[in-house]
Amino acid sequence: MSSTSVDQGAVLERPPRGSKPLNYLNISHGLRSWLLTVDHKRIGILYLISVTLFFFLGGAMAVGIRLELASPQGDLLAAETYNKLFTMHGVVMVFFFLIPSIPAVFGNFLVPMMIGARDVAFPKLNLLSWYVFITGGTLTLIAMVAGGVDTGWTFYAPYSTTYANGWVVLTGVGIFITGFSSILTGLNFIVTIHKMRAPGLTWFKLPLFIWSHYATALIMILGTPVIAITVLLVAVERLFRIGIFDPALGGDPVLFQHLFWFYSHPAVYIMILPSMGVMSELVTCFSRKRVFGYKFIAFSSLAIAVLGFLVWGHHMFVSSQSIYAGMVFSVLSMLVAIPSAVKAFNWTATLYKGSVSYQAPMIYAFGFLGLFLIGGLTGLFLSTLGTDVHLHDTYFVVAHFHFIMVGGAIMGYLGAIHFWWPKMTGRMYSEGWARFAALVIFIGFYLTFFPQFVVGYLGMPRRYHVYPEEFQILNVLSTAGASILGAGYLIPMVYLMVSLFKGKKASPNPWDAKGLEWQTPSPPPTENFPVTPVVTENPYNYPGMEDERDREADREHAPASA
Ligand code: HEM
Ligand SMILES: [Cu+2]
Repeated sequence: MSSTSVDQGAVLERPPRGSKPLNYLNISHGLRSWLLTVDHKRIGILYLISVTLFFFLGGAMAVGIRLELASPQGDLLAAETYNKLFTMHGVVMVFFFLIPSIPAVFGNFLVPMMIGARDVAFPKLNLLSWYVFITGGTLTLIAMVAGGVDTGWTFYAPYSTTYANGWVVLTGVGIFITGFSSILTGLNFIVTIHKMRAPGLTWFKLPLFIWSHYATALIMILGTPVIAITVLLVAVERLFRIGIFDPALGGDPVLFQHLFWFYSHPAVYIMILPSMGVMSELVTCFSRKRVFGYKFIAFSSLAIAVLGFLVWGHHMFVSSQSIYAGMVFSVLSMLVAIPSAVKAFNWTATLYKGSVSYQAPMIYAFGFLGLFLIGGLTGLFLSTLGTDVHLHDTYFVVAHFHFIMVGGAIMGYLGAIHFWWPKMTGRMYSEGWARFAALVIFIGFYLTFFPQFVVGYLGMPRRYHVYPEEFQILNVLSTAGASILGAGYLIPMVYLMVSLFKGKKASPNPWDAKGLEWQTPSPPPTENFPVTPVVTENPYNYPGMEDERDREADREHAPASA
């Protein structure tokens, strides 16, 4: 592994200046060396830049939505513009930010490093995935600039296939293409995790981040083709008037919902599982204690991946699907809460008697715990068949999924940025500002989304820009919160950028963490490890804090599994 030739992009390679050691950032310079790189770490950075742009684009649209909803009359934007805004907000955030975010940025950067490999299994395919992503993203952006779409990110037929004006097909083509980037990345992770682990790194010595990415990759490979087929069918019906979904043409609109949610429910786990992997790393590192229930957390990721494919019908309780199907989907949906709760309990148990420190990444981790809990529990309200009849298509649903996707997934993403930033850039950021930002984001988040549970419960439907006056106060609270949240997201942009130029140099292991990625310089050399590491220890072997159970666990899977 270590004898592989250097980064192909190293066209403008420079000799080391003075005693400065070479790393993946300074080994070559110039745009070309980045655009042709096959180094998984540089590809991770390319994704970081791209998804950040999409995040702020989607964020700008959210500002538009919240401004409109500050007053009940619907006076700021035309109805049609409003519809386009929330559609494109959803499309950008789901397909171009949340789905790629942690896997594409941190999965790419960390999966090889955490398993002691030099790169992913197929480095060129990895670079291709980024180009595929950018191509799909660009097409969707063109669709937006050209006039946008107003179908909602769910593209329900027959509205999307027959009645909607706007760029449905082009947006769909963008999503279709981007899907391949997901599939290829998932494939790369699975092969890498199977084939490229360092000597001694058995499955149960893998960091939990790897388990969560393995589970995510399974969903990416098995689920994404279904959404690809779905958008293709929408395009076929829209362009050629072949009846697939539109009853007027002999199609079945409920079929669309089945296909869409068969992917899109598992896709919500593509968004949250990687964040859960980050959580496991953060909680154990900042408690200085072995993670509680390692195997439970590992297998709960797989359980979520499998169960996630069996619950799509909970989005269709009121779609005319049979009542018996509804009952089965209701029960199955509640089952998904079990592996999620297993994780939440195990993280909490890890804190117990730990030597907990409140550094910035850990504050984000606490944020995740608090918000994910509420998001997950309100999922149970919604999966209760009878309750959902009332709550479906109200702001309660909007609040539910934002608690998980923004409160959970984005908190985890920010936790990851703060934890691995020193490794990626070789610089430390301002700890004080980072803690402050975490607090602002948490408060802003709560104020934005908690009132939405209330207003939804009171009956305010989603996707309307005019609403009865009695809902205004809750909407104003939400808009005020969104301003705080927006400001909160901008703060890290500033101090992280500043850290690149002014930040203290990071040591190889600033958090005293245990993973292999911390045993190589920050930033790492192109080949990651000068010598392929040999793994002998269990993961998260923090000294001094073991209790009796930990020692038992040591005895249990130390020599036998090696
Ligand atoms: C504890 C597990 C969960 C359960 C039981 C659950 C249940 C539900 C149910 C029943 C709905 C449909 C509500 C309706 O439309 O009437 C729903 C909507 C939704 N959930 Fe969850 N959920 C869970 C976790 C998650 C996670 C982890 C995510 C994302 C990372 C998520 C994202 C969403 C989204 C995006 C929607 C709405 C989609 C739309 O209509 O636009 N949920 N959830
Ligand atoms: Cu779902």
